[in-house]
Amino acid sequence: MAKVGFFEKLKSGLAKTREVLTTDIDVLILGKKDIDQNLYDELEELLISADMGPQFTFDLLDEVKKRVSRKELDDASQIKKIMQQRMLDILRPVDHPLVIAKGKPFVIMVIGVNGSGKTTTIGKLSGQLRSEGHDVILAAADTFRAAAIEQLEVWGRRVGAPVIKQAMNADPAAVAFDAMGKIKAGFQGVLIIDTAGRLHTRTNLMEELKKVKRVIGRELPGAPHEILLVLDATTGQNAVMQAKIFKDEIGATGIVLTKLDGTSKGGVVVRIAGELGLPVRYIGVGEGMDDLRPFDSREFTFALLD
Ligand SMILES: Nc1nc2c(ncn2[C@@H]2O[C@H](COP(=O)(O)OP(=O)(O)OP(=O)(O)O)[C@@H](O)[C@H]2O)c(=O)[nH]1
Ligand SMILES: [Mg+2]
Repeated sequence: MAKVGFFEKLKSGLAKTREVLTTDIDVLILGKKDIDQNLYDELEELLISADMGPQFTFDLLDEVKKRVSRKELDDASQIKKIMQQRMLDILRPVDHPLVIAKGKPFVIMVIGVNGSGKTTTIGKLSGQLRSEGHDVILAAADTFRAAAIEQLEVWGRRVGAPVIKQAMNADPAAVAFDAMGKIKAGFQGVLIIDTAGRLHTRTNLMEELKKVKRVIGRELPGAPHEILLVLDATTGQNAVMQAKIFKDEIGATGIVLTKLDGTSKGGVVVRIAGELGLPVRYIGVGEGMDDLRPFDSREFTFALLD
């Protein structure tokens, strides 16, 4: 796809958040000569409603006020430039795309609460990896939810990736063990392991995930090479809390933020970046195969604000 079309599509995927951060702020600022308390209050409300978080909001307003008092800023339209710069400063450090070399095994374990988009993300990611010439095997280590295995198999067939599975309710670590057997037998591609996401039995889930991770590491030292934490952006602040738990307990190494197309809370990326410092690997902006995008801080910032 042409670069311009690609960017336009990202913009439309982020439309709901863009509406708050670009359209609404433009309306707010348009024609305003004075930067007064009223403007600060309204700006604060908009930033909070896009889930940019209290820290970002406070820091931005603080900087704007300082610049106004130093008479460096007399035109409200400059506020957006400051905001862009601040967003970039926070997002640039977490902008580390996942790099997967060919010719050696790479194991990705995918974790996150139920419904966050793990299986769909795995489907889209394997499709992209296949089209880049990677061999991909999927492992159905979500043996808990009815239809989880079939859902992964549908994706597997669609993208041309075999699925390792056992019966429902089997031990997820046993599925991971089987899948690692493929690597022991010489598989040199990408192995992606889907896991369950139920939250109401959190302790069990965490223990189960730790066991899966342990088995992977025992079969191939250094693996999993990536523990991708999938977060649903529409849950806003909740996603930040989940991220902290999964980071501490399982040692997530990268984040995928899904469903950005369905929310005006896309500013949550900024919060997650600021509060967790984990690399944001991909963002999901729709259900189609190419709606999973490698995270690019500049592209993201300019798609939201320009
Ligand atoms: N609009 C939109 N929908 C998405 C995106 N990613 C996932 N979804 C949808 O979110 C729903 C849940 O996705 P799943 O992939 O099944 O989530 P999961 O984390 O595997 O859920 P469990 O297996 O129950 O733990 C599905 O209807 C997906 O199509 C996205 O980026 N945008
Ligand atoms: Mg799933």
